Amino acid sequence: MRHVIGMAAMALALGACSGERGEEKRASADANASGFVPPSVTSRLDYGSAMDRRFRALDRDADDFISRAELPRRNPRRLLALDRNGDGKISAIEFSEGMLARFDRMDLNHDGTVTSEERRSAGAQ
Ligand SMILES: [Ca+2]
Ligand SMILES: [Ca+2]
Repeated sequence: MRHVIGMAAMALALGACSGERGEEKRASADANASGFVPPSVTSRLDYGSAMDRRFRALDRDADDFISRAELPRRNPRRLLALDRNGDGKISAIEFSEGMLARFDRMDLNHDGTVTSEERRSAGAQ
């Protein structure tokens, strides 16, 4: 599980140098007051850790694979497409690399974040 630990360390390192949270909160409070829904921005890192949690949630027997029985009922083929070695189950590495590749495809201007705008146009394709 070196891959996942590496990602967590990266998250910590990047978390340490982002000091604009307060600013963001104020801005979104203003936005809520005016009934405006701000466009969302997902960083590659947030996406990676959200996908890691998703993998843990799906891998019910915690064997580091999502087996056929553990596939979500909704859209199981979307996940099965990540099974690169064709053994019928999705390993943690297959899952995280596959999901990040999806993220990179959505990230149209390759700035490491996916905006709700980019997500929409990816969904439209
Ligand atoms: Ca499993
Ligand atoms: Ca596999």
